Amino acid sequence: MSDKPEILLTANLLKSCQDALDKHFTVHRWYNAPDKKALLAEVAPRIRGIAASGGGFDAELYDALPNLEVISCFGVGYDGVKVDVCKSKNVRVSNTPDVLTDAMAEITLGLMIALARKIPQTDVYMREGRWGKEGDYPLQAELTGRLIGIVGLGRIGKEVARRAQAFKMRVYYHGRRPQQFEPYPYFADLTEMAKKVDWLVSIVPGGASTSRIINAEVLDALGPEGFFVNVGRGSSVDEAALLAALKSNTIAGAALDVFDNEPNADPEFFGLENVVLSPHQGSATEKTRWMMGDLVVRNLVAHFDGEPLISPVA
Ligand code: A2R
Repeated sequence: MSDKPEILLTANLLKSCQDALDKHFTVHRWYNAPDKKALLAEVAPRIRGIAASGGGFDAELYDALPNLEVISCFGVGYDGVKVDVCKSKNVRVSNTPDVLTDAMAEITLGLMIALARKIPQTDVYMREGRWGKEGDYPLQAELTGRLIGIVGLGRIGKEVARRAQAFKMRVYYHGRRPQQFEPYPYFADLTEMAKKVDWLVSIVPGGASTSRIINAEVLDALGPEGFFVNVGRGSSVDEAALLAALKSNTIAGAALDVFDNEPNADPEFFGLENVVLSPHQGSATEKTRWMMGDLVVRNLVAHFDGEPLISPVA
């Protein structure tokens, strides 16, 4: 019998991560177990750790694992895990911050340029042979000299701010409190900031405190020249209000990497010309995903070596 700690793998994490988990632990693959009940009946008392996706977690596991010590989440967002329940059961939780910050900032600026210049739409325009037949594509917006309002000036938000300035944009931000050492003007009121900016970019975590904070009032304040970008969580947006604003051109357009219902995003978005859509690709680069997987493993190894978690959230 191996003396490696036994863990559950509750999501189909990438191969490099699974290989490393196998090296350090006895891994029970819950995510693809043909009979989950039978697996639990066999291994539950021996499970001391979980490697999970931060976005979703099987509720039945909270009470099913009497000797669970730690949940290591893949992703900076961990809104799929009930941290308060974990705390009450003395279960530690970790996530994978920082290692994905650059990739997230890159896709944010990429989506902004794609939306301003309608890059996906112009690509289709060419592929459909319309350039020769119908002439030049209509003129579009640009980022230079425009104002960006960042909702959530955290690790990712700060990197977006730096890159936005490289594009000669001016930065404002909104959060629950001003950050003393950040140079950008702070808005306590999100609607007031939306009124002022040309680009509203949301990079907040999911959860109750950010639920639907981007609502009809905020979108209305952003106005017909304003663009909205969401790379944080779909739950922070009132999608019905966003769809209404896009259809009525109350805002100029939106670039979205996250949705309420993933992976089955509302198909109402698909028919709109003034959107750029991305299937939750924020951190989806080879390098970044490798680093996220590595951090998932290192958090578990640290815990079972009796050391503090590297990136704890609880
Ligand atoms: O509110 P503050 O000052 O704690 O700022 C945080 C902000 N934030 C909020 N802003 C407005 N209303 C809220 N209810 C609210 N709750 C949090 O979001 C902070 O500036 C930012 C989150 O930053 P970090 O914790 O450093 O996270 P990071 O690494 O930037 O990732 C953000 C999110 C992830 O949670 C995933 O959902 C997504 O990006 O990938």
